[in-house]
Formats: sequence, C-alpha cells, structure tokens
Amino acid sequence: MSFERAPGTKQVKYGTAGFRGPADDGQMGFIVKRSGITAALRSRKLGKATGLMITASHNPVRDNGVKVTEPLGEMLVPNWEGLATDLTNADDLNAEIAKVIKSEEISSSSEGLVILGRDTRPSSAELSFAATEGIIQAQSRSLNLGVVTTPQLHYLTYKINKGTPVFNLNLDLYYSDFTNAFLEITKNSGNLGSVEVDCANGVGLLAGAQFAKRLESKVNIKLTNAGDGLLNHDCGADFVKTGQRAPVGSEMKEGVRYCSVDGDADRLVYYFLRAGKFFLLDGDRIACLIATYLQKRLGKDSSVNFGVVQTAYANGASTNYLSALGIKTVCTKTGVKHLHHAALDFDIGVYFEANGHGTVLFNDSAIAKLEKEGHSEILALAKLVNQTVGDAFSDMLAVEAVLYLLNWSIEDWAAMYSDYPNRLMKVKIANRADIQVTNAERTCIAPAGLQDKLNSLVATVANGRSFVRASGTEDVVRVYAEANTAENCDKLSIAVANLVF
Ligand code: NG1
Ligand code: ZN
Repeated sequence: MSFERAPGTKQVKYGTAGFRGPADDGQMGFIVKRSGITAALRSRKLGKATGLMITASHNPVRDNGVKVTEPLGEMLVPNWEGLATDLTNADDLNAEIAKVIKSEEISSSSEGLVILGRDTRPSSAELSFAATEGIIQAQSRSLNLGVVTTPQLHYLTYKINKGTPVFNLNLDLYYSDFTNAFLEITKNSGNLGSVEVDCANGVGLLAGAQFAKRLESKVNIKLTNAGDGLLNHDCGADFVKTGQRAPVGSEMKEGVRYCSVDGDADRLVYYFLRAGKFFLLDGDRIACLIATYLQKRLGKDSSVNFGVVQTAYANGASTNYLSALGIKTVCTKTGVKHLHHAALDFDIGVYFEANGHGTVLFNDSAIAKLEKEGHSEILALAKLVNQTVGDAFSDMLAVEAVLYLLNWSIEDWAAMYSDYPNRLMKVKIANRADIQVTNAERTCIAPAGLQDKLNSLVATVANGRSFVRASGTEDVVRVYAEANTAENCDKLSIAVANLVF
C-alpha cells in the first residue's frame, strides 16, 4: 500500500466520522499518514497528547477510516477538521505542513505525542504504519496501543492527559476503572442473570472477554460473533438496529437479555424475545432508561439540572415519553460532537443517537451537588460511564446497573413506551450537497420548494413526521419517516424519497 498521494487525486473531506473509504483503492494509505500528521501537529499546538483511531466502525470489512481525538477524548475541534482536510488534499505536503505550523503558531522545537489505536480489520495493521510515518514526519512520537476499541483509545488518551505516566498507561486501567465502578454499584446484589453480547466479529470480543471474566461473580456475559465470522456481516449493532432483527448465530431464548456492539464497540443496542417476537431497545431507550432513573433518584428537590440530548432520528415516542415526565430534551444535528456539545449545557447531560452511540456527562457542578445532596449511588454511576465518548461496554454495564437499581426487568424497560412505526431509507442522487438543511436537520432549505412539498405529504398521514438530509459518512441522502401505522410510514417514506430523487 502506498502512503503517498498522487497529485490530482480526488479531494476528500474530514466529516462526522473522520475520513472513511475503501481500504483497497490506494487512497487510505496517504489519508491515514496525513491524519497522523494532523494528530501530531494538533498535539504540538496544545502541548498535550492527542489520539488517532484507525477504524471504519460498522462499515464493511473492506472499508477503513481514521479519526483524530482531542486530549480529553472529545472529537477534533471544527477548525482543525478544516486543517485535516487541507493537509490531506495538499499536492505539496511540506508546504501545507509549514502553513499550518505558521498559522497555528506551533513552536518549531515542539514535539508531539499521539496515542494510536486500531480495530481488527485486515488493513488496519498496515495503516497504523502509515499513521506512524506521518507522526514521525511531523516531529512527534507515537504510543501504539495496538488493537483497541474506539472508546478505549479515547479513555486512555484522556488518562494520559490527566496525569497518568506513560509507563503506567495500559488497558488494565480501563478495565479496572469500569469493573470497579460496576462492582461498587452492585455490591449488595446477587447474580444479575445472563447477557449475550454480539461482538460483530470485531474488537469488542477482546473487551467483552475481559469484562466477562472480571465480572463473572455478578453477571454471566456470553459472547457471540466473537471472531468466527466476517466483521459486521449480518451482525453487530448497526445490522440489528437497521434490520430490527437478531444477528446471525443468535438462537434467542425468552428470559435472556441480548445486546449488540458495532465493529469498534462504541455503539450498543439491546433486544430480547417477547412472546416469540423480537423486541429492540435502541439508543433512545437507553437514554430514556437512564433519564428515568435519574429523575426517580434525584426527586423534585434536587438542584441538579439534567436533560436528554437527541437527534431528529430519535423516535417521536421517546421524546414524548420524556416530555410527559417533565424531563428536558434538546435536539441537535446528527454526529456525536453536536450531541456531546449540547449535553455540556446540563449538570448531567444524557445523550444518545438512536443507533446506540452515546454516554452521560457529569460536570463539576453536578458532582459537587450530588455530593452535597448525598447521592452516592448516582456518583458511582458517574464512574461507570465512559464520559469521553459513547462506549458500548461501559453503556452495557450502565444499563445492567440501572435495571438492577430500579429493580426493573427488560420487560419493564420495554414497557416505557411504544415506538412509532418508522423507516430510514437511503436515496442516491447526483450531488447530495444539493440538499441543505437547518433547524437541527429537520427543515430543508434547498432545493427550493422541497420542504413545502414534504410538509404536504406529512399532512396526509396521522402522526406523520419526516425529514431529509445528506449523510456525512456515505454518498447518499437519508430519508426518515414516522407515522401512526407501518403502512402509512412506508407510504410516507417512499413518497418523500421520490421527492428527493
Ligand atoms: P450519517 O451518515 O451522517 O447519517 C451516520 C449515523 C450517525 C453517526 C455517524 C458517524 C444515522 C442515521 N447516522 O451518520 O448517527 O453515528 O454515522 O458514525 O445513523
Ligand atoms: Zn462505531
């Protein structure tokens, strides 16, 4: 694989998921190398370690991708997304590096540190060499964690910047922090039963095996799709959420809790069998479960301000459920960085995308108020969630803990509300940039007239809701629709898709 860019190569853009594309068309080598340069320059600019993760998450095994992490584990700041794009597309790389060093006032004597991680894709190992080459070229060092989940990379990047010495940085830190928090919360419980985790044949199997061993006295974690099949193929959180069906290899039984993670273990969905039928508990439900717990425990008198951040893809029934309980909700644009940012406006911000990517953020004021008000149980929960980024395993433990704390079965959880029938479609058009949106992506402002036509279609069905937006990760326009019945929902989504096409 070449790590050099041929002049005139098609331009790429750093988007919601960093850079992503096929791993076999000769482009990913230079893209990852230059992302290594971006991560190193960002580290030099801040005087702190940054992170670089090589993964294409839930996408097929032939794809790959790369994403840069800020020192505390957040997504790259917007102006650096622009610099990443410029560095990656430059014909004259050295001139572009010099330009960034000048414009960002990076000291010529500075040295950066980049924490590097990769998923289990066959192309990822070679790409981590590409990243290292870029990091070295940008006068920096790399610390290669090898095969890790995306949230592990974020967490360890956070830890090193919070003072953990380099020589103490290892995955045991990650596993002990989360298992200890879980054991603390469940110290008075017996065995909590069985959870079967579909690992998507990805890196989740390594994390899953560790948690299964470390928590065997409390919960029986059984792993499926643990490396014997193709990554994300007919399995994993995206497959289960999109198809609303069980992954391959899962012979579902009543009375067992099931969940799926995606290829880099940052998304989680739960499901179970009820009267012989598959029932999905997605990211919206996880958010509602945690929010319900917080509201019950905090009660009316607490000064802790908490709320839930969703996107337009959240099922309307979940938003109505939260509003009926008097829980604040906010809707943001798609992409974790937008949700994360909005969650910071609360003392406790619960944010989840419907697809199962999310976490809970506790600010310093929340911690102080919780301490003052004596909420030790919620303080323990704050340690159980990976606050740097959505983490399938930390979220799974949080779900297990909250179900235990509420004394709820998975049936009780499922009974919170009934999802409105919904459908998500992809439409391929010549130029998806023609579709422009506003109002947290719920209103289309271009092409002219499209939104009016969409409104007329929505008005023809009961409880109708629909919106269109260009995907940030695929060359498609996404069409979402909800209605009172599955039939009306199909009718609406097809009619809207025809408007876009
Ligand atoms: P795009 O392709 O922009 O819709 C998808 C997901 C996002 C997010 C990103 C990043 C949907 C509808 N969209 O974004 O939620 O997870 O990928 O991976 O699921
Ligand atoms: Zn992912």
